[in-house]
Amino acid sequence: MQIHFRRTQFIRVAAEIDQCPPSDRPEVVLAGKSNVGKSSLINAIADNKKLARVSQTPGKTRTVNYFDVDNTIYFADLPGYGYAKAPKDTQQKFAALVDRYFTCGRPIALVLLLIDIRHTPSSEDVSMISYLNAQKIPYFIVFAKCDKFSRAQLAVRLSEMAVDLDIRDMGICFAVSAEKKLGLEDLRDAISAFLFP
Ligand SMILES: Nc1nc2c(ncn2[C@@H]2O[C@H](COP(=O)(O)OP(=O)(O)O)[C@@H](O)[C@H]2O)c(=O)[nH]1
Ligand SMILES: [Mg+2]
Repeated sequence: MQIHFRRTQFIRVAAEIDQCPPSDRPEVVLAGKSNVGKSSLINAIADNKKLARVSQTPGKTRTVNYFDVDNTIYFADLPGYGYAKAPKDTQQKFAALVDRYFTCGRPIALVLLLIDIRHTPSSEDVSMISYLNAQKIPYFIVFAKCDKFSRAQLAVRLSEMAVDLDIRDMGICFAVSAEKKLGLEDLRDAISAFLFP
């Protein structure tokens, strides 16, 4: 089944787990560092710039933001990790919310783990991958901001990333640019095919 991603609407902000919507359908979770482009990717996938707020100042999202996609799945936009300038107690609060989110039994069907193609993956990225592997939570690695590289550079960069992150199956890797709308159709198709084969 093909999900109609253009039929995406913002539904709610959850500052605590009990504010999440009823767990009545598969959830696709966007995770990754603060400022990596999670909100921009939701907007790009849905082809609607006004859906998720793109922040000029990093580290702003302290909540799980929920989007209804085609009355079929949810997108859950998680708080970004690793924003060093946030006060310690705020950082701990983000981390606690993310931990609770992953362990509270929500129907997490797929995680889109965003990693900035330009940067060396952070220790948080590496821990997130180990965590997902250990918990057997399916995930795609989505390399963001690929407009920053030429096509030839991108191929080299992707193979370096695969080594750095010890990824054996390149089939779970996607290279996208929300800004230049690159790689979006592949990602949409892969999400649909994974959830509704
Ligand atoms: N060059 C480039 N910049 C992007 C892209 N996606 C997001 N950004 C920029 O990265 C910053 C953070 O984006 P945002 O979506 O708010 O990241 P979030 O914190 O992960 O939700 C904003 O300034 C965006 O304009 C992209 O594909 N290419
Ligand atoms: Mg955001």
